[in-house]
Amino acid sequence: MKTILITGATSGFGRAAVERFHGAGWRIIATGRRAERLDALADALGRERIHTTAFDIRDEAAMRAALDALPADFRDIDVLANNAGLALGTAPSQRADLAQWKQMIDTNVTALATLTHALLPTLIARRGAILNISSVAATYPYTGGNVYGGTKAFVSQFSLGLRSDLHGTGVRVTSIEPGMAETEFTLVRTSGDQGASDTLYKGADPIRPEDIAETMFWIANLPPHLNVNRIEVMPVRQSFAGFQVARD
Ligand code: NDP
Ligand code: 8X3
Repeated sequence: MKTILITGATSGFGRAAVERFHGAGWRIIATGRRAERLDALADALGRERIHTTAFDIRDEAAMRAALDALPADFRDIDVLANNAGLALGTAPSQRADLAQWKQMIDTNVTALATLTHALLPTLIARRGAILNISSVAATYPYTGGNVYGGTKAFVSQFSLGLRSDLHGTGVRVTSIEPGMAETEFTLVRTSGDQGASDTLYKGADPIRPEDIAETMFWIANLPPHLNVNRIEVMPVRQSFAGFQVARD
């Protein structure tokens, strides 16, 4: 039986991934800050093959304590799904909130790198896999995307760097780069503006959490000689726009 640790399991892609992998017989470690949601998830899954642990991923001591407290049968982690993350704000850089920038960097970059570093020995021993949830924002800039896009560019490039470093270990690394997906992402980004979230996704037929969970499941179950380096997934109704020009 394989074990996957999924961060950001209280919502969106992470929760859907928990359900997908658990449904296929995997052992799950599910993390996030909202303990009541993790409890509800474990209840819904019958408390079989699931260990939940609530902590703020930016709190390194709490993260290490959670790893140290893993029950014996959850310690042999085969797959690390670095999914926890967020965007905060849509303002251009010159009007952005610095505290929001720091929170995105601490969560999307520093915490992701810290957890990965902590689990590399286990993943190497298990010839395991790392699934990093990046974003199309890593590649395509848009106004108001500034630091969020920067953090996801880090995730994509870090994934490629890891892959290079882990050459010969059998550990696989993938950067998964979704486009517009309807989760709590926009609610979080807009500090709880449900109207803004509904308006963004209305009529766009966006990616669903289950779509990315399925992508994660497919990659994690490929034959061990294959590595998907990066994969970009968009809704059909989303594509690219052109450059902008500021004229006199
Ligand atoms: P959600 O807001 O639905 O889920 C985000 C998850 O991250 C939650 O479970 C949340 O848990 C967790 N999280 C956020 N901050 C912390 C923290 N400090 N400590 C622990 N957990 C944290 O959004 P998505 O499912 O959409 O987002 C998942 C990932 O996908 C993110 O990395 C996001 O950037 C990325 N992404 C999203 C896209 C989209 O359009 N939705 C597209 C491309 C990428 P809790 O609040 O309980 O702590
Ligand atoms: C989320 C996708 O386009 O809102 O990473 O930045 S986008």
